[in-house]
Amino acid sequence: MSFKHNNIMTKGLVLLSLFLGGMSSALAEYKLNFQEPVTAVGREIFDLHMLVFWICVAIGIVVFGMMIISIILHRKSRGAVASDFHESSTVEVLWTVIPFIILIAVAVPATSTLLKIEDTSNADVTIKVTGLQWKWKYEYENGVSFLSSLNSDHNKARQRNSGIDVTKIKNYLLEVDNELVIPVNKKVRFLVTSDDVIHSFWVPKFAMKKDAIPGYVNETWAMPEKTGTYRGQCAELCGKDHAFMPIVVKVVEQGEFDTWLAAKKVESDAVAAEAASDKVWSKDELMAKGADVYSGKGGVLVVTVLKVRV
Ligand SMILES: [Cu+2]
Repeated sequence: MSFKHNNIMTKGLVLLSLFLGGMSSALAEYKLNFQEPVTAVGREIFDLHMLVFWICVAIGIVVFGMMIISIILHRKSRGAVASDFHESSTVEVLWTVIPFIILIAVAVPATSTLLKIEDTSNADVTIKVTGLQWKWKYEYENGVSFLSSLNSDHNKARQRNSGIDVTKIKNYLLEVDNELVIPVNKKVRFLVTSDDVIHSFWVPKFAMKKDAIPGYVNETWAMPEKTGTYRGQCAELCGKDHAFMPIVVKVVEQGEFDTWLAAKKVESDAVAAEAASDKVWSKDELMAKGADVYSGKGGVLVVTVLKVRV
Protein backbone atom coordinates (compact mmCIF):
# COMPACT_ATOMS: atom_id res chain seq x y z
CA MET A 1 0.00 0.00 0.00
CA SER A 2 1.42 3.37 -1.00
CA PHE A 3 2.03 6.28 1.37
CA LYS A 4 -0.78 8.22 -0.29
CA HIS A 5 -3.23 5.45 0.41
CA ASN A 6 -2.07 5.20 4.00
CA ASN A 7 -2.60 8.91 4.44
CA ILE A 8 -6.15 8.76 3.07
CA MET A 9 -6.96 5.78 5.29
CA THR A 10 -5.65 7.54 8.40
CA LYS A 11 -7.71 10.62 7.60
CA GLY A 12 -10.74 8.42 7.01
CA LEU A 13 -10.29 6.63 10.33
CA VAL A 14 -9.89 9.92 12.19
CA LEU A 15 -13.07 11.27 10.58
CA LEU A 16 -14.95 8.04 11.35
CA SER A 17 -13.87 8.06 14.99
CA LEU A 18 -14.85 11.74 15.29
CA PHE A 19 -18.22 10.95 13.73
CA LEU A 20 -18.83 7.97 16.01
CA GLY A 21 -17.65 9.93 19.04
CA GLY A 22 -20.06 12.73 18.18
CA MET A 23 -22.82 10.23 17.60
CA SER A 24 -22.42 8.56 20.97
CA SER A 25 -22.65 11.89 22.81
CA ALA A 26 -25.63 12.87 20.66
CA LEU A 27 -27.24 9.48 21.25
CA ALA A 28 -26.95 9.99 24.98
CA GLU A 29 -29.40 12.92 24.61
CA TYR A 30 -31.81 11.31 22.14
CA LYS A 31 -33.92 8.25 22.65
CA LEU A 32 -35.53 6.51 19.73
CA ASN A 33 -38.70 5.31 21.34
CA PHE A 34 -41.90 6.45 23.00
CA GLN A 35 -41.68 8.65 26.06
CA GLU A 36 -41.58 6.60 29.24
CA PRO A 37 -45.18 6.16 30.43
CA VAL A 38 -46.20 7.06 33.98
CA THR A 39 -49.47 5.12 34.03
CA ALA A 40 -50.10 1.36 34.31
CA VAL A 41 -52.05 1.28 31.04
CA GLY A 42 -49.31 3.35 29.40
CA ARG A 43 -46.74 0.73 30.41
CA GLU A 44 -48.95 -2.03 28.96
CA ILE A 45 -49.18 -0.14 25.68
CA PHE A 46 -45.40 0.37 25.71
CA ASP A 47 -44.79 -3.36 26.38
CA LEU A 48 -47.16 -4.31 23.55
CA HIS A 49 -45.32 -1.96 21.24
CA MET A 50 -42.00 -3.57 22.19
CA LEU A 51 -43.45 -7.10 21.81
CA VAL A 52 -44.64 -6.36 18.27
CA PHE A 53 -41.38 -4.59 17.50
CA TRP A 54 -39.25 -7.62 18.48
CA ILE A 55 -41.57 -9.98 16.58
CA CYS A 56 -41.01 -7.79 13.50
CA VAL A 57 -37.24 -7.83 14.11
CA ALA A 58 -37.25 -11.65 14.35
CA ILE A 59 -39.34 -11.98 11.15
CA GLY A 60 -37.02 -9.50 9.41
CA ILE A 61 -33.91 -11.47 10.44
CA VAL A 62 -35.40 -14.80 9.28
CA VAL A 63 -36.75 -13.48 5.95
CA PHE A 64 -33.77 -11.32 4.98
CA GLY A 65 -31.32 -13.92 6.37
CA MET A 66 -32.80 -16.62 4.13
CA MET A 67 -32.85 -14.24 1.18
CA ILE A 68 -29.21 -13.19 1.61
CA ILE A 69 -28.03 -16.79 2.13
CA SER A 70 -29.94 -17.90 -0.98
CA ILE A 71 -28.55 -15.07 -3.08
CA ILE A 72 -24.95 -15.80 -2.01
CA LEU A 73 -24.85 -19.60 -1.81
CA HIS A 74 -27.21 -20.43 -4.65
CA ARG A 75 -26.08 -17.94 -7.23
CA LYS A 76 -25.89 -18.79 -10.92
CA SER A 77 -22.09 -18.33 -11.08
CA ARG A 78 -21.72 -21.21 -8.62
CA GLY A 79 -23.72 -23.39 -10.96
CA ALA A 80 -26.86 -23.45 -8.82
CA VAL A 81 -29.95 -24.84 -10.52
CA ALA A 82 -33.39 -23.81 -9.25
CA SER A 83 -35.44 -26.73 -7.96
CA ASP A 84 -38.70 -27.24 -9.78
CA PHE A 85 -41.59 -28.24 -7.54
CA HIS A 86 -45.29 -27.45 -7.29
CA GLU A 87 -47.50 -27.52 -4.21
CA SER A 88 -45.92 -28.27 -0.89
CA SER A 89 -48.46 -29.01 1.82
CA THR A 90 -45.84 -28.69 4.56
CA VAL A 91 -44.80 -25.18 3.47
CA GLU A 92 -48.40 -24.04 2.98
CA VAL A 93 -49.47 -25.27 6.42
CA LEU A 94 -46.42 -23.66 8.02
CA TRP A 95 -46.92 -20.24 6.44
CA THR A 96 -50.56 -20.25 7.49
CA VAL A 97 -50.16 -21.60 11.01
CA ILE A 98 -47.13 -19.53 12.10
CA PRO A 99 -48.64 -16.09 11.24
CA PHE A 100 -51.93 -17.22 12.81
CA ILE A 101 -50.16 -18.08 16.09
CA ILE A 102 -48.28 -14.74 16.01
CA LEU A 103 -51.54 -12.83 15.44
CA ILE A 104 -53.28 -14.56 18.35
CA ALA A 105 -50.24 -13.93 20.58
CA VAL A 106 -50.56 -10.21 19.82
CA ALA A 107 -54.37 -9.94 19.72
CA VAL A 108 -55.01 -11.43 23.18
CA PRO A 109 -52.97 -8.92 25.26
CA ALA A 110 -53.90 -6.08 22.86
CA THR A 111 -57.64 -6.67 23.39
CA SER A 112 -57.21 -6.79 27.14
CA THR A 113 -55.32 -3.45 27.10
CA LEU A 114 -57.86 -1.88 24.72
CA LEU A 115 -60.68 -2.73 27.13
CA LYS A 116 -58.76 -1.04 29.96
CA ILE A 117 -58.18 2.10 27.85
CA GLU A 118 -61.92 2.39 27.21
CA ASP A 119 -63.00 1.73 30.80
CA THR A 120 -63.72 5.17 32.24
CA SER A 121 -65.87 3.87 35.13
CA ASN A 122 -65.24 4.59 38.83
CA ALA A 123 -63.32 7.79 38.26
CA ASP A 124 -62.15 9.80 41.29
CA VAL A 125 -62.05 13.12 39.46
CA THR A 126 -63.82 14.25 36.29
CA ILE A 127 -62.58 17.17 34.21
CA LYS A 128 -64.18 18.56 31.09
CA VAL A 129 -61.64 19.50 28.45
CA THR A 130 -62.70 21.76 25.60
CA GLY A 131 -60.50 22.52 22.62
CA LEU A 132 -60.70 26.03 21.20
CA GLN A 133 -58.78 27.72 18.41
CA TRP A 134 -56.04 27.76 19.87
CA LYS A 135 -56.17 27.02 23.55
CA TRP A 136 -57.70 24.58 26.02
CA LYS A 137 -60.47 25.11 28.55
CA TYR A 138 -60.59 22.98 31.70
CA GLU A 139 -63.69 22.65 33.90
CA TYR A 140 -63.72 20.89 37.27
CA GLU A 141 -66.72 19.37 39.04
CA ASN A 142 -66.85 22.18 41.63
CA GLY A 143 -67.37 24.81 38.92
CA VAL A 144 -63.76 25.93 38.60
CA SER A 145 -63.09 26.71 34.99
CA PHE A 146 -60.15 28.32 33.25
CA LEU A 147 -58.38 28.71 29.95
CA SER A 148 -54.91 27.40 29.28
CA SER A 149 -52.96 29.13 26.51
CA LEU A 150 -49.40 29.19 25.25
CA ASN A 151 -47.06 30.97 27.67
CA SER A 152 -46.77 34.64 26.62
CA ASP A 153 -42.92 34.60 26.49
CA HIS A 154 -43.01 31.60 24.17
CA ASN A 155 -45.71 33.30 22.14
CA LYS A 156 -43.53 36.39 21.78
CA ALA A 157 -40.48 34.32 20.84
CA ARG A 158 -42.32 32.45 18.12
CA GLN A 159 -43.29 35.61 16.25
CA ARG A 160 -41.50 36.27 12.99
CA ASN A 161 -38.33 38.36 13.44
CA SER A 162 -38.70 38.30 17.23
CA GLY A 163 -34.91 38.22 17.46
CA ILE A 164 -35.12 35.68 20.28
CA ASP A 165 -33.01 32.53 20.06
CA VAL A 166 -35.67 29.87 20.56
CA THR A 167 -33.11 27.10 20.97
CA LYS A 168 -32.24 28.65 24.36
CA ILE A 169 -35.84 28.50 25.61
CA LYS A 170 -36.59 25.55 27.85
CA ASN A 171 -39.58 23.46 26.78
CA TYR A 172 -40.10 25.78 23.82
CA LEU A 173 -43.78 25.91 22.81
CA LEU A 174 -44.60 23.41 25.56
CA GLU A 175 -45.33 25.89 28.33
CA VAL A 176 -48.73 27.37 29.25
CA ASP A 177 -50.05 30.16 31.45
CA ASN A 178 -52.40 27.95 33.50
CA GLU A 179 -51.54 24.29 33.96
CA LEU A 180 -54.07 21.54 34.36
CA VAL A 181 -53.63 20.17 37.90
CA ILE A 182 -54.63 16.62 38.87
CA PRO A 183 -53.97 14.37 41.88
CA VAL A 184 -51.46 11.50 41.77
CA ASN A 185 -52.64 7.87 41.91
CA LYS A 186 -56.25 8.86 41.26
CA LYS A 187 -58.33 7.87 38.27
CA VAL A 188 -58.99 11.09 36.39
CA ARG A 189 -61.67 10.97 33.71
CA PHE A 190 -61.52 13.53 30.92
CA LEU A 191 -64.62 14.51 28.98
CA VAL A 192 -63.21 15.83 25.75
CA THR A 193 -65.07 18.11 23.38
CA SER A 194 -64.54 21.15 21.18
CA ASP A 195 -66.11 24.54 20.63
CA ASP A 196 -65.03 25.03 17.03
CA VAL A 197 -63.06 22.55 14.93
CA ILE A 198 -61.61 19.10 15.68
CA HIS A 199 -58.68 19.14 18.11
CA SER A 200 -57.03 16.23 19.90
CA PHE A 201 -56.09 16.05 23.58
CA TRP A 202 -52.75 14.25 23.76
CA VAL A 203 -50.39 13.65 26.68
CA PRO A 204 -47.78 11.09 25.56
CA LYS A 205 -46.54 10.08 29.04
CA PHE A 206 -50.12 9.15 30.00
CA ALA A 207 -50.42 7.20 26.71
CA MET A 208 -53.62 9.15 26.27
CA LYS A 209 -54.96 10.76 23.10
CA LYS A 210 -58.57 11.61 22.36
CA ASP A 211 -60.18 13.63 19.60
CA ALA A 212 -62.06 16.76 20.69
CA ILE A 213 -64.99 16.96 18.29
CA PRO A 214 -67.60 19.75 18.29
CA GLY A 215 -71.03 18.38 19.27
CA TYR A 216 -69.60 15.17 20.78
CA VAL A 217 -68.24 14.35 24.20
CA ASN A 218 -65.48 11.74 24.09
CA GLU A 219 -64.18 10.08 27.22
CA THR A 220 -60.71 9.04 28.24
CA TRP A 221 -58.82 8.61 31.50
CA ALA A 222 -55.42 8.52 33.14
CA MET A 223 -54.04 7.51 36.52
CA PRO A 224 -50.49 8.86 36.75
CA GLU A 225 -48.40 7.13 39.40
CA LYS A 226 -45.70 9.77 39.73
CA THR A 227 -45.94 13.44 40.62
CA GLY A 228 -44.42 15.83 38.14
CA THR A 229 -45.11 17.98 35.11
CA TYR A 230 -46.16 16.27 31.92
CA ARG A 231 -46.45 17.91 28.55
CA GLY A 232 -48.54 17.31 25.49
CA GLN A 233 -49.95 19.07 22.47
CA CYS A 234 -53.00 19.28 20.29
CA ALA A 235 -52.65 16.35 17.93
CA GLU A 236 -55.15 17.25 15.24
CA LEU A 237 -54.41 19.86 12.60
CA CYS A 238 -56.86 22.55 13.69
CA GLY A 239 -55.89 25.75 11.91
CA LYS A 240 -53.03 28.19 11.64
CA ASP A 241 -52.02 28.10 15.31
CA HIS A 242 -52.36 24.34 15.76
CA ALA A 243 -48.72 24.15 16.83
CA PHE A 244 -49.26 26.70 19.59
CA MET A 245 -51.80 25.09 21.91
CA PRO A 246 -49.73 22.92 24.26
CA ILE A 247 -51.02 20.95 27.23
CA VAL A 248 -49.22 21.00 30.57
CA VAL A 249 -50.44 18.71 33.33
CA LYS A 250 -49.14 19.06 36.88
CA VAL A 251 -49.59 15.87 38.88
CA VAL A 252 -49.52 16.62 42.62
CA GLU A 253 -50.30 14.90 45.93
CA GLN A 254 -53.99 14.81 46.89
CA GLY A 255 -53.53 17.39 49.68
CA GLU A 256 -51.82 19.84 47.38
CA PHE A 257 -54.53 19.28 44.77
CA ASP A 258 -57.30 20.00 47.30
CA THR A 259 -55.59 23.24 48.39
CA TRP A 260 -55.05 24.33 44.79
CA LEU A 261 -58.64 23.56 43.80
CA ALA A 262 -60.05 25.40 46.83
CA ALA A 263 -57.92 28.48 46.06
CA LYS A 264 -58.95 28.37 42.42
CA LYS A 265 -62.60 28.16 43.53
CA VAL A 266 -62.27 31.30 45.67
CA GLU A 267 -60.62 33.11 42.76
CA SER A 268 -63.27 31.87 40.35
CA ASP A 269 -66.16 32.85 42.67
CA ALA A 270 -64.69 36.31 43.21
CA VAL A 271 -64.50 36.94 39.47
CA ALA A 272 -68.04 35.60 39.00
CA ALA A 273 -69.37 37.80 41.81
CA GLU A 274 -67.61 40.83 40.37
CA ALA A 275 -69.10 40.15 36.98
CA ALA A 276 -72.60 39.61 38.37
CA SER A 277 -72.53 42.81 40.41
CA ASP A 278 -73.89 46.12 39.21
CA LYS A 279 -70.44 47.62 39.20
CA VAL A 280 -69.95 50.14 36.44
CA TRP A 281 -66.53 49.74 34.85
CA SER A 282 -64.39 52.67 33.84
CA LYS A 283 -62.45 52.58 30.60
CA ASP A 284 -59.13 52.28 32.47
CA GLU A 285 -60.36 49.29 34.48
CA LEU A 286 -61.55 47.61 31.33
CA MET A 287 -58.26 48.39 29.62
CA ALA A 288 -56.40 46.76 32.53
CA LYS A 289 -58.64 43.69 32.29
CA GLY A 290 -58.16 43.54 28.55
CA ALA A 291 -54.38 43.73 29.00
CA ASP A 292 -54.53 40.76 31.37
CA VAL A 293 -56.55 38.73 28.91
CA TYR A 294 -54.25 39.73 26.05
CA SER A 295 -51.11 38.76 27.94
CA GLY A 296 -52.67 35.52 29.05
CA LYS A 297 -52.96 36.41 32.76
CA GLY A 298 -56.77 36.29 32.74
CA GLY A 299 -56.74 32.75 34.06
CA VAL A 300 -60.21 32.30 35.47
CA LEU A 301 -62.75 32.20 32.71
CA VAL A 302 -66.15 33.69 33.30
CA VAL A 303 -68.49 34.74 30.56
CA THR A 304 -69.30 38.25 31.56
CA VAL A 305 -71.31 41.20 30.41
CA LEU A 306 -69.63 44.17 31.99
CA LYS A 307 -71.38 47.49 32.35
CA VAL A 308 -69.42 50.21 30.67
CA ARG A 309 -69.56 53.85 31.70
CA VAL A 310 -70.18 55.85 28.54
CU1 LIG B 1 -56.06 22.03 18.12
